[in-house]
Amino acid sequence: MKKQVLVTRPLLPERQLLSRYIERIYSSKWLTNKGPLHDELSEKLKEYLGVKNISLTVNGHIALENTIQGMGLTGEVITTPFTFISTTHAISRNGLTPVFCDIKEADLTIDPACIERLITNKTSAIIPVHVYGHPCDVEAIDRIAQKYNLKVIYDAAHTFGVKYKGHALCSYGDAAILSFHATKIFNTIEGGAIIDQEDERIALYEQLKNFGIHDEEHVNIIGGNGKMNEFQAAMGLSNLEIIEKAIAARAEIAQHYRKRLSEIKGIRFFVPESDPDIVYNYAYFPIIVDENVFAANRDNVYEQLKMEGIFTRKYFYPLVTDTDCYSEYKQSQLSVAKKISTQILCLPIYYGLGLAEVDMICELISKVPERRHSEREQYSLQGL
Ligand code: T4K
Repeated sequence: MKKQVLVTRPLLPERQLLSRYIERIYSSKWLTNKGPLHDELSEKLKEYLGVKNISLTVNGHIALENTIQGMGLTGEVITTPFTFISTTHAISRNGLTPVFCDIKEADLTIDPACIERLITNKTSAIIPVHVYGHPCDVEAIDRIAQKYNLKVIYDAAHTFGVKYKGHALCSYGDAAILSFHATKIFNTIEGGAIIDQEDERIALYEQLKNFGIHDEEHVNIIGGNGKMNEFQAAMGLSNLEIIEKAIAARAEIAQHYRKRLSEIKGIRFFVPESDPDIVYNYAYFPIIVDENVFAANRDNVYEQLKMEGIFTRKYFYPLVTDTDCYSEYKQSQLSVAKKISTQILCLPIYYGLGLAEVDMICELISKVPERRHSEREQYSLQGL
């Protein structure tokens, strides 16, 4: 059987490294509810990310739901349809109405030029996504938010380790959330965090993740259960020790993709050779397949690679507005997002992927038009 290459593999620490932390769980007999490893991870992440406050959660989705609740948003929220469904669900599950804004061709983040015309007297916030770790136009979004007195919560699920103009990308906006899911660059198996500069709001998120309990005798807000447990924190503490090595390895893989893919006409990728404003984390390697130039479409590339055991992913297709849940928003004016969702493909990238595998993937991609052509010829010879 051919070796399979998946779009991602989780970062796993050496067993001995993880067991050092597991031993501590056995001796403390403290499994969850803000235990010592949870607190240690909070401190170490604040230092690593260079942020003032952090509130750890059981996953990134609950981090976003709780941030929206804690921020007290009302009415309508302007957001992007080019994202994982979690972003929109977090808005809807708070009883708010998502209003979908188109994205920019250049980096696939929300287009500030389209935001203003979507603002109504019901709008309370903008929830953009730093998709694949590409920084949104934070300055333009901030100007709009100031002008109309709106909150900005960034879905920064993909941005662990990304820096923009010298600061962690997740430190921009009124608040931001991170995901530490197994498929993310830094994982705590499942996990997430809220970053917010305001101490009072952080205290509120801490309460919201623990049923709204204030102290042993008082419950004054309606919260849920969003606590990160000690085994998750153990994985996080271990992975934090190797994250720099993992990002460096990803950078090398991304450079190799860049080199090989730049030889193929009709395939566009995003990470530039260098950008003085951005330190990337290489969390994803998305490409755009331009059918008019490449002579094959995204789905052809996806299928041909799959036949060879290479499992790419169409993140983010379908667009949120093309899912059954949000079909009432199908008619939103989203021409760029609609086009991109049919052209996007995320190639495998993870710590441990070999450069020879990258070569093989690029070689297979370059051959897709040729293989499609001969398939077509065969069909026509058979009169099909
Ligand atoms: N906002 C944004 C913008 C997000 O992208 C996400 C999550 C969130 C919010 C919410 O954060 P969390 O609540 O998840 O913390 C995956 C992830 O489940 C999801 O976390 C992620 N975004 C989304 C983009 O991707 P699937 O359904 O594609 O995952 P799955 O199970 O198909 O796995 C993808 C690949 O990874 C497979 O080829 C196999 C491999 N894999 C996966 C797991 C779970 C492994 O090798 N080992 C594993 O343990 O959603």
